Amino acid sequence: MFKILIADDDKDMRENMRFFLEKLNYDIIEASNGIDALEKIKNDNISIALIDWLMPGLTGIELCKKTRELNLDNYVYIIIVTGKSEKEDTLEALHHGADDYIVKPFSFKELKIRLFSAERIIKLENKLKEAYARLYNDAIHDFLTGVLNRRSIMSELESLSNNPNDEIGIIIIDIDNFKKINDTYGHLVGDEVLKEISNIISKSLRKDDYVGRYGGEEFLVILPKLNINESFTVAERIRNSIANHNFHIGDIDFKITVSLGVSSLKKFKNIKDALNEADKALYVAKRTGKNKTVI
Ligand code: GH3
Ligand code: MG
Ligand code: MG
Ligand code: MG
Repeated sequence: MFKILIADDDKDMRENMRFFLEKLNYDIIEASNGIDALEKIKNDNISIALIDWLMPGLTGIELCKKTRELNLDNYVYIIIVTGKSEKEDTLEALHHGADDYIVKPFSFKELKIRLFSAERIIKLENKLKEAYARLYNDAIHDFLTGVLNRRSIMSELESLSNNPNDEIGIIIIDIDNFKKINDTYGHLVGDEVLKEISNIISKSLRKDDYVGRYGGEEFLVILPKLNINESFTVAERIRNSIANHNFHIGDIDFKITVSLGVSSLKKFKNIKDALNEADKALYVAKRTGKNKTVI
């Protein structure tokens, strides 16, 4: 249901419009002055605003300008409803951000038709927003596992590193002997293992942590505000959860382990060096027996 704000200082006008619009199944909110109207536009998720020109507090035109300056996530479709009927007035309203203009007195038929046109725009806008959200979601996540893809986890790390006062924990995780899983049970089972391991890692993290697929069977975990020792503890928690997990895919049961390299990013250290350190630590974990976390 579309939510309509009626902003008018004339009480009878508001009540007449409410009476008519509620019959058309709109959800109505009223404001009797410009300041109150602006607050409602900010907070009440308004789809369409029917705004009188001359009102105490803010004029309809000022309200238009201020609404556009807010740059809200939800576009507010503004119709100025006024007795000012000069062509110049219409142009001024459109110039300052109104989408449409109705001259008083008007028929409810006119209002209804202009609202249909508003709905058409809003529905189209919502469709675009949904499509954008879907595409954006696909663009930042790894298709197989659903965790962040390499590009987006790297860009999270970049933006976190802009605050050099916070230490950031970094873990690189590599599945042990993964090639053998593929060779023994096939690639599809290997894919399921990647999904399951992604889930286990995600569940071991806090809300503000990040996990991304860093390579084929490698994951990168970012732990904002954790130092290297705290990050080691998290890495061990991940390692144990995976080692203790019984993988059951199709009718095959097996165990899997991972090796982890831990480092941290802090002042005067760049991302490349921090990742290299974690990578070297991972290499040591692999060389000295696997199923291991190394700092
Ligand atoms: P190590 O313990 O030293 O890490 O040995 P490993 O066998 O895990 O490492 P290696 O680098 O030799 O093999 C990694 C394998 O991961 C090779 C590749 O086929 C497999 N792999 C990479 N991406 C995918 C994927 O998306 N799906 C599947 N099923 N396998 C993948
Ligand atoms: Mg008025
Ligand atoms: Mg590897
Ligand atoms: Mg491996």
